[in-house]
Amino acid sequence: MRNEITSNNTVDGDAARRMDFRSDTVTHPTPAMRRATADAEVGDDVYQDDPTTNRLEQLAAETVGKEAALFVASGTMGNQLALMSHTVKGQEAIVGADSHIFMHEVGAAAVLSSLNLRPLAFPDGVPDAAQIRGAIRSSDIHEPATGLICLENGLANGRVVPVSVMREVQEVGRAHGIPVHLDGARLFNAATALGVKASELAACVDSVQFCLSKGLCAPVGSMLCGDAAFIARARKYRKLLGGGMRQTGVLAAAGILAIEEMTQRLHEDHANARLLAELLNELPGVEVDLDAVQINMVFATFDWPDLAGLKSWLAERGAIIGQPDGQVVRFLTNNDVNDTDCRRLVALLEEYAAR
Ligand code: TLP
Repeated sequence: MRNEITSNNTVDGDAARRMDFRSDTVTHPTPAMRRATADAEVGDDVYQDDPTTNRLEQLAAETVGKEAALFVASGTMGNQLALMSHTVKGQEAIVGADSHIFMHEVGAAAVLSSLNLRPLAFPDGVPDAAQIRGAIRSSDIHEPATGLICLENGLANGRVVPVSVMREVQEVGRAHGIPVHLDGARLFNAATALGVKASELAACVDSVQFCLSKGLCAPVGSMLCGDAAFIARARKYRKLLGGGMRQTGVLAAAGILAIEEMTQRLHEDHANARLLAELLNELPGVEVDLDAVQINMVFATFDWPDLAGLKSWLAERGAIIGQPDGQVVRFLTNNDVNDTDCRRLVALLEEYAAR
């Protein structure tokens, strides 16, 4: 039976219903979130007077085992505030070559922090501590100083980084006095897949950003967590960016439920992603690397001649997918799609191929 508190799904097999596999950012707030938002006690958060936001920040900090936390508008804002707060102008930050910070944050590190990014290509995107150690700059007068190491977990390629690897990177950072920041947009997906608490992953880094508005269904927001001095700097930079918001309790109320309740059901999304991956793999001309399906993401390579028309053909039938990247399509499962939807999507793909 579906849980009325967390589920947005209507009746299984409702053929008219729209199903959106583009991302886990497309989820709608749950009925419980809408109620909590309506009832939220609010104040002015720039004065740190909003009781619900204060409660969310405390909950976030406790959940990941850090001293303090800051509610920010988005994952990108959380990551960029971390870069601004950890580094000084002209330093270099080590990042994964496929990481969100390097690939998808509009070059913000250069604009906001005057940072040089040093992208490292890791096998399967999983960081390699020796490679990171080798990329740390020397004190040579010609070189920028390495000011930060950035990790990501879960990875944007759908894999997770083992705790042991994160610890090795932490050791490298410590040995060189360089802080480590974690882009944990999908921190709880990673923790679920690894069978550890989010705090165990966060213990490997100095700061972590996690998103409330991806698989956790909150309408807005991310949490940046770290020690109190770091969060105080980030709070000031958030104001500088125009991110000091007022009655944020209406959003924070949903964020509290995101952490308390929605983190508990991510295994369902992971099981649906695996189901979808296995079904896709059975389609002629479609290939999914099942080993790479570790959270709620599936990357399928379509050796189909007319992939260009697929997206609009599916949309007309209520299935929304992202723009294919060459021959590769990314599918994400989330609280608003269920196992029946995964089967329906694959049936539609079969129909498209057979036209
Ligand atoms: N990812 C989005 C898009 O921006 C690509 C998605 O649909 O996956 N880190 C990681 C690993 C992310 O995947 C994302 C968002 C972010 C940071 C940024 O979060 P937002 O969109 O809240 O700024």
